[in-house]
Amino acid sequence: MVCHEEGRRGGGGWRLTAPPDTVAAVATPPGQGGVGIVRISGPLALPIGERLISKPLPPRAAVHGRFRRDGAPIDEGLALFFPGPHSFTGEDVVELHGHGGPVVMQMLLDAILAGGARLALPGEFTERAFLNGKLDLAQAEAVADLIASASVAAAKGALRSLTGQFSQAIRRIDEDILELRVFVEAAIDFPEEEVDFLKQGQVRTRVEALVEALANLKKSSRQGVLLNKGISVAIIGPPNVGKSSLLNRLSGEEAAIVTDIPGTTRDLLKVDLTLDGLPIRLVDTAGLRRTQDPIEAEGVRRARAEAGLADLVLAVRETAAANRPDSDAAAAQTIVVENKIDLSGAPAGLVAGQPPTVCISCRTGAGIADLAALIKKQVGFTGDCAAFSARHRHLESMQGALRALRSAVERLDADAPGEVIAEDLRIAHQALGEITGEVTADDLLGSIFRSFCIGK
Ligand SMILES: Nc1nc2c(ncn2[C@@H]2O[C@H](COP(=O)(O)OP(=O)(O)OP(=O)(O)O)[C@@H](O)[C@H]2O)c(=O)[nH]1
Ligand SMILES: [Mg+2]
Repeated sequence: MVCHEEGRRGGGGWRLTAPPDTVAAVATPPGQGGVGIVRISGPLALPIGERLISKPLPPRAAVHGRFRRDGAPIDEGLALFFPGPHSFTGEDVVELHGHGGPVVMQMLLDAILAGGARLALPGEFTERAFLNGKLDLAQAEAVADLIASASVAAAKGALRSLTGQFSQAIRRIDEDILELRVFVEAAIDFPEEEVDFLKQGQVRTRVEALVEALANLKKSSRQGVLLNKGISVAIIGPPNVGKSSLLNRLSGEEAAIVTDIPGTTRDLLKVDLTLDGLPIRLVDTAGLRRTQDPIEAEGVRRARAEAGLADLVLAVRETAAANRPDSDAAAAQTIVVENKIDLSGAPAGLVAGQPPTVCISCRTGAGIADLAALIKKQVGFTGDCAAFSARHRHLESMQGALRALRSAVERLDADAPGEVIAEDLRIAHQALGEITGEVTADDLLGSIFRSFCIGK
């Protein structure tokens, strides 16, 4: 292990890292394609690339040639050399563009590994980019989010985070916190006038402004989390009330079998859909009832388990049913759905009360739009276009910082000593630093980057 200074924003600091070795991986998805790309990063990237194509590789130019291993041709294609530090990883990077077949790609990769590189770990290219100060942690995560985005809104949010807008918003708040910390710590040095000093500096007003800014940022980040991760919605209720019909209605396809025989559905049936950009995993379940049939009983058990795991439960019943909340739906959030209003004649749409209730008809489609709107409202999805791609981790850090800032306000009100206020500000600063990676534990880095695919 050697110790070298990282040229990272936010003050750098010393970080223990292994000397950089050279890593390689296939960067394009597995399977057949017109073009497949193998990426090499590290000090051996250039010599390995030049040996494979038997030509010098000038910086940032596409060189055409034949890739050979020990003289035997493997493929024909392009090689590109991006010298560090102006490359994705910040190291020397060579890309070999060959024909996108799995065997060809593997042969090319084997030749590179034989040349002294090792197979990259999942996310290792992006991790190196982070360690070399090319991206901060939130931006690195946005790379994965952009690749994985399932909707245009999610992709736009990921791009906003990737280009650093989210990190900048965090940093602006963080810089203000630091400034206040310096001020408060200076006040500690004058114990006689400390309280006056803190009052005079309008510390309280400034901390409150930070609380507001951070709370707003957290709100738009929450939209990003919803856009990224989506929600799981379980459809629960007695047999034959129209649960499978509702799944088919909302997904717009005949995914589930619908019959007038109670107990039609037994397995869990999952369908992914998006509701105005909100990704939803909708789960149809077996009708809840006592049964002697062991298969159906297992279906009922799974239905209950699913209700416990879902972010939102749609508790379906027929309008004719007695008006009692469904005791089977024990999840965090429930919407009661009264189906078959074409038979009962009840008006479609929202009914005031708790839990919120919507009257619909899966047969005619009446009330379905109201239900969709209520689902979005219940999970707090606004379709806010200014959202950033964000993760639960970010929300938790923001929450931690908010808690500390609010505590600072309370302590200022109670004329608490400067030391404890400075400590609150320190905690808030630390929490925000975790988002951009200026303060991070190595195991956090590991868990973030290992969740990427190989080649990223
Ligand atoms: N009139 C009317 N019939 C409906 C409506 N929704 C569903 N049905 C009928 O109700 C019956 C049961 O529908 P399903 O969707 O299979 O009900 P389910 O809750 O999934 O039933 P299980 O899987 O057995 O628990 C079928 O005959 C549907 O055509 C509706 O809005 N109006
Ligand atoms: Mg069903």
